[in-house]
Amino acid sequence: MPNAKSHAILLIMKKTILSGSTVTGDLTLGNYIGAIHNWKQMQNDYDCLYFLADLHALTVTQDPKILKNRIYSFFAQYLALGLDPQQNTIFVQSQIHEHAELNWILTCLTPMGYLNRMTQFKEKSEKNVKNINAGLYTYPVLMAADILLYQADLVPVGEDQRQHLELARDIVGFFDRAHAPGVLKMPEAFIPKSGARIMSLQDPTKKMSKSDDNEKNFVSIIDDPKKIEKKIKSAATDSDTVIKYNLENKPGLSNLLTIYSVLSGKTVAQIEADYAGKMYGHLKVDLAALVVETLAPVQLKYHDLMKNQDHLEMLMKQGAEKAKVRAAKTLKSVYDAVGLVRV
Ligand code: ATP
Ligand code: LTN
Repeated sequence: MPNAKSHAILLIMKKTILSGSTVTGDLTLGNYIGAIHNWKQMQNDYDCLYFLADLHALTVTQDPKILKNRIYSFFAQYLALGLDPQQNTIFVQSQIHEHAELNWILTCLTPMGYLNRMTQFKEKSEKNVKNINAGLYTYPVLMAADILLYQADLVPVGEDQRQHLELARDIVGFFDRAHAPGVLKMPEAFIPKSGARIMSLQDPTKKMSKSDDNEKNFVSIIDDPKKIEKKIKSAATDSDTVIKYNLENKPGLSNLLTIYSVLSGKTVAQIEADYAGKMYGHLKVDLAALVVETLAPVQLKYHDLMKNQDHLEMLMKQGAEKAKVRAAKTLKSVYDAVGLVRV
């Protein structure tokens, strides 16, 4: 067992990882495969901070009661998926006010031209024509603040977040030139080779998204087995019969093969060989069983955690205390570099 001192030294030597997910809907297979599966694998080797991006969720209209329940539910989903609150710092973004404060400083350094290029803003504002608010537009700056506040070395995300990560890196450059170099660490994106973009089940040209209005498009990690089977069996595939990965001509089937590969640990080539001469239906039945089997222990743990809100709150508080120490330290250096007076 390491003592407190050796534990602190180990932490200093380990690289810092930070990532988060927006508190909308329930986590999906896309979030699990593209992000949380990797977060879990990094817990032993890195100093990891994982947070619930609840402030980011406010870029779309939220019902206060639903949002509140969802924050508990998301926290439980993180833990149920295997993130360890003792080993990592797991916290809720809005409980650390430094995020909003650093966000403002960085917003004042970010040219609008850079935000105009963000494809996620374009996609989300097309989907959300009735509520194109300024938060949706400046969202990537808040994301940069999340990362830079903790001096993260690596940020494990899915492919859709690559552009936001690039912006966070640009913002470090803006800060260095405007104020002082070395105050904010330059982060790197860490994007998995396989599964970085899991596609929607009904429209495999779009990414699977937990806030999709059509729930047939995603499998949520807390969907019951019947729902999971139904959604996977009705996933859109082409009319061919050969089980062969081909992103261009068979995007739906290729998506199912990617999910199968990540969850089973088999290569796509192995799966293709196993299903030579079989029909798409066989693959779908087996994939549904694999997803149900993978998620069964997660769901058991999730429902158990949700029975005890006090326990969840206690863990949130512990996470916030750990995160706060680090966030306050960076914000102080930033305020000093900017020339703000602290009394
Ligand atoms: P929303 O629908 O609210 O935009 P989302 O499902 O896109 O949500 P986020 O909270 O934006 O999920 O993302 C959490 C993490 O999951 C990020 O690292 C993101 O890159 C990853 N991720 C999201 N969707 C997918 C996907 N379809 N495939 C792989 N990774 C994904
Ligand atoms: N924008 C991210 C969620 C997010 C995030 C972050 C991820 C908010 N802040 C900081 C990594 C690091 C998304 O996946 N939509």
